[in-house]
Amino acid sequence: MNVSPKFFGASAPVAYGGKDAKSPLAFRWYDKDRVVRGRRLEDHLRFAVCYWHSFCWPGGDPFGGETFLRPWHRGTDMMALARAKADIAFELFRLLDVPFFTFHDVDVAPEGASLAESVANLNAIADLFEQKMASSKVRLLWGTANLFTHRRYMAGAATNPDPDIFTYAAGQVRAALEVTHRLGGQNYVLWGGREGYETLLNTDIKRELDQLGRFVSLVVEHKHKIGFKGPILIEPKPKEPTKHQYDFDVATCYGFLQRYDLLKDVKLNIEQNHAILAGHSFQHEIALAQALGVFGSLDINRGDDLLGWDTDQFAMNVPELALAFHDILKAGGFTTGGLNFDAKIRRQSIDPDDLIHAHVGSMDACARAFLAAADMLDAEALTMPIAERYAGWADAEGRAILAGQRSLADLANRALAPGFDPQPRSGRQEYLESLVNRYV
Ligand code: XLS
Ligand code: NI
Ligand code: NI
Repeated sequence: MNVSPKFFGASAPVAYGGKDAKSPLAFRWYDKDRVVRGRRLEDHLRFAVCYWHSFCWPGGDPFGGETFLRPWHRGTDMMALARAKADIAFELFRLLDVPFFTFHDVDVAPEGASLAESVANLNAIADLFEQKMASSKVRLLWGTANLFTHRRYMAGAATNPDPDIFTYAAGQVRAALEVTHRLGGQNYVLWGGREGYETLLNTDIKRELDQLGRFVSLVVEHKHKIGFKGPILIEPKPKEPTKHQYDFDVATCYGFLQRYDLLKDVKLNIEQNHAILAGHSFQHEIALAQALGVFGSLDINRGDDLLGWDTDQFAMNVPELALAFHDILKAGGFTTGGLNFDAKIRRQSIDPDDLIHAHVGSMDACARAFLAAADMLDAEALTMPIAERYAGWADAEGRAILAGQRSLADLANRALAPGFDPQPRSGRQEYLESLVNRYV
């Protein structure tokens, strides 16, 4: 199986050309070496191309099949196809000049007739990745195991009523975690694809949550055993594929991690589309994760406000991204996390170079938003008004209340004193919204 390296029309890596670049394929905002607040843009944004949407998805939808007709999807020698797919993947990484990629076990290597065979396939492709990574600059942001596509997982993996399925999933995760470790992965992700339920008529929620807690604890134990330093990341999503997913949103995941004593080792991978499916904004989920100390990484994409499913479109909305990045930058930026393009081109985007345009366009949207966020932060445009709004809590009385030095009676007595008449102040929302618009 030979896929021509000339699959893409472009052959030179996309370069930064400035805002007025003439070429349709140029970065207009993403100048990777530009230093912002002490770090290069490339090191701030930490872009990753994901394997599954870009190289595995054939363009189908519930009403029709494949539209992309990728050459590496045609043939019977599955390992040869996997190698051809890897060639194309690394060619795209080179053309985009991205620092990271991400994958599920089954994205990169075919499932065998047994778990042993699947693990051997995965390790053979990991050997190939090791070679390819040695001669390119791309690194692994995270790896994960697909515990949701195969029919064995139709009733869940960790939350399956059958402990043998739990065991099979454990086997898959051990292999994926070890391969992630071997390839220098910076995080390991667990997205609970089918960890949820369709009907309570056949579901014992308490038992399933205990199973999930046990499973994640096993992964954490193994991570320590093999010396994997990165965090385990759980990815919240409220629904799809199951009607109700246990990792509903950031708040729910936090409660889960606290209950099963996992807060020390597990952080969250937050996705825009999942946030809006949960009825939240992207910024809300990020801000809450930061407030709770569980922020890890981002799956960068965008959902459609009019559709109730995970459309996984490429993120292009600069104002929305700017507010998200503002909060990330305010807290010091990414550590092991980054921006993973969990995004797929539309079904009609059948030209090979559509893959390049999608990533370049979204990288530019992110860079433009990031620069706006840095400017807002430098000018304290949003941080100052917030600090002023809560200034009372920095005063002696405010601090004493929070430090537990005032009883309810103390406060009541103070409130009853003659002349005590606090006045409300404006929340200034429209002023602040207009302020943001000056930057984006
Ligand atoms: C699906 C999830 C998935 C995870 C990785 O909705 O976003 O793509 O990111 O399993
Ligand atoms: Ni995702
Ligand atoms: Ni998703």
